Amino acid sequence: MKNIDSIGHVRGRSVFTDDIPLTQGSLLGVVVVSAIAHGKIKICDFTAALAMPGVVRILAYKDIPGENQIGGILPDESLFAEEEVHFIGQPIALIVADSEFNARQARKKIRIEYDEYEAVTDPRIAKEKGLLLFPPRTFALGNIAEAWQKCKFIFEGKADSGSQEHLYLETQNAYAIPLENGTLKVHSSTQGPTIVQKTIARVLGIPMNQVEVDVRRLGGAFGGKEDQATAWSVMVALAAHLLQKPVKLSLSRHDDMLMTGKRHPYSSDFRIGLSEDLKIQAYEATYYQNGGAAADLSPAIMERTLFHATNSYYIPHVKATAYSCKTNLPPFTAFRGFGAPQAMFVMESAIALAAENLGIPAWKIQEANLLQDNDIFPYGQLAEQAHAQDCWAETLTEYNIGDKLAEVDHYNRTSVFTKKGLALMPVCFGISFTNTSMNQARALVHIYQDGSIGISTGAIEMGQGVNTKLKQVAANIFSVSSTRIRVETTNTSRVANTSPTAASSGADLNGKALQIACNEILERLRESAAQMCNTTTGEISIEDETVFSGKKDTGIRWEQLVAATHQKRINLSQTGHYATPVIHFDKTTEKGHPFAYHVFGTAAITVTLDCLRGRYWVDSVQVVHDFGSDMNPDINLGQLEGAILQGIGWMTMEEIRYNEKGRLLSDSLSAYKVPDIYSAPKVIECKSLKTDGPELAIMQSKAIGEPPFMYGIAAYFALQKAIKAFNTNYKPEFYSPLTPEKVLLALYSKRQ
Ligand code: LUZ
Ligand code: MOS
Repeated sequence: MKNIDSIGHVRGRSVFTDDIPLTQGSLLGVVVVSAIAHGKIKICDFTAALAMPGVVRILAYKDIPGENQIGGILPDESLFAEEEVHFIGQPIALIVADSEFNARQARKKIRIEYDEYEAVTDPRIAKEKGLLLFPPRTFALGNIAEAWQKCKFIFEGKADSGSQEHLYLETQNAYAIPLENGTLKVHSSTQGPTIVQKTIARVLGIPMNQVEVDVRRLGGAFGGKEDQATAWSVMVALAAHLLQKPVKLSLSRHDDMLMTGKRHPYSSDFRIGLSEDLKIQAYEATYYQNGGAAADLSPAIMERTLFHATNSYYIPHVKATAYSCKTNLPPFTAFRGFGAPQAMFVMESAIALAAENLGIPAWKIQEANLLQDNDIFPYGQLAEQAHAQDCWAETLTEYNIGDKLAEVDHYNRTSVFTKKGLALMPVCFGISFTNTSMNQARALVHIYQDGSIGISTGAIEMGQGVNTKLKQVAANIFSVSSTRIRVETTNTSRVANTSPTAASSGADLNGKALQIACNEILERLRESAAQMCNTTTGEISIEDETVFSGKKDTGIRWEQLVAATHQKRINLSQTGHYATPVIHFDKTTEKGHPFAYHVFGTAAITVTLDCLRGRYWVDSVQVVHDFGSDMNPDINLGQLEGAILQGIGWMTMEEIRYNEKGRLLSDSLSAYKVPDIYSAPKVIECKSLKTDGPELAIMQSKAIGEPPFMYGIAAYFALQKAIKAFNTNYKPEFYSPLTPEKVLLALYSKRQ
């Protein structure tokens, strides 16, 4: 099935939160933020701003009727700063005016004076100063201390990976409308409507049932709206509640880039030990996660880093420790991959360093250590249906990687000023929220008396195609045309207590809940049809909108069956509840079975480097990916390609820079470069590994959102190889993104 939004998107008819027509008398908000990274507010004077045309009110922490607290996991983040400020871009107040223009003009008249304190931006310095957001954690397997004794080769190094701006096309925005009796309806561009609802209730001091959050779709999110859509929604809800007027807030691109958190930068130390036959015997990693000024989702992200420390490899002796370091930067947050890409970059860096020192290609080490069935992960789960080796082997044969490597060598021997590099990247990504209790979802299905169907779930459509997949699920169970089905908005009054649409599991969790609801109604329809045909329910099936008894067409059509069932006063509505079975995790031992299943794959990336200018091109990305039984090849391929591009961007060109005073330097699209069509790989080829797919995946079609992101890591190591081909003195260093500037420096380092 085609993505049901494709035509609406292309024609500009799809409705986003910002497109909702404003009710008469609606007010607009603009956020006032801290101009310094750390300090105390001495003077906060709104007088001049309040006198500006159109200004209705300026709200600050003193106006909050409930708690000034929006922390999702830990209660350490205020909606509006009180005495102290902890990062540039931290909200202090909301100006509410009759137009956004007037609110912006008033913002220029706000006078705030600070006592400035020292700002910390480096996670290692924060760690030395004892500035941690929460206690560190360690995952361990085997006996690492003894294992080093048995290693023939031991190498150690440091690997840093940079931040990344989500750059969703639709910036953060929300619109709150006061209804009767103190209740509110909030339209929010959020991945987590329940988080928004709950936080509004907390800040306003009202029960959750007074707040209805409604979401049609998002113009992208990538994790940036899992927790960080909340503040803006709470601000408009607060203003609407206090003023009893609808209030809207839509961040400009510049405000959005400045105020919101991004992917966590990590600085890490690693040590890797190998035996003679290239088996990795021991691996130790220490991650310094730059958490920013508040915890946000960092505890969960740090946890996913630990879960993915060894990527797609079996290593018998492992010790991985992570620190979440408190710095004076906007709280870093969820971003596609959620800490796993950072861990995998360290693992691949360790392999690359070992390969460099042993004078062998890295792929030999990668290949020698791929996971097999029943290998144990450091967190205690056993690998099942581990297709790491299958994907690897198929990549080599399908794309003739042996020949390609020889071609690259030949090219590098004959070409003087351009060089090529090829790197392989196996990926193993665990599917499920690492927090077990979040792995639940609900659905609500109505069949209307004319045979049309409305479905609601907790899933948020953010461009990833989850609504299309939900439609497929329902159409499949009822065996009706998908044109009969409408996917409703995601609404907290219709489907409550939703988990955010995240962790690549939106389609799995909500699709399974939907299946349960649909199957219950189907059962009633079959019973009803059995009565109509004087037979037993077991004989009845519905195929292509027609009732069959045994193999015989009864002539009863879907609409007739639905109408007749309604006449008999049988319920045609149903909720469904799904909670992933099997999974569990014990944080005291750091062992368990946290993931429903794993997604596997291998990518080969080939690059060409212009050694005079430091510019480069990605010639090809060739992937063998384990989709399970792919329920929607178009959508899944789109997710795979988009994720790879985003991963390559993170590794090579997207550079977030803060100065030592915590000011974002890359604060606009002229200073921050994401891959566009010109820098996209010339070729992306993807072959699907032929497997059945696990029962815990929706229609046995594996989760697709995040896993392919990490294929992009190969671009970094392919570039390193091309650099090395030009500058034989180059000693590989691991500090992504490998921008053209850094490439140029590396090409000529130690050459003079
Ligand atoms: N969000 C979350 C996620 O809350 N928990 C997770 O485990 C997760 N994993 C990936 C992306 N978002
Ligand atoms: Mo996410 S990184 O919100 O799945």
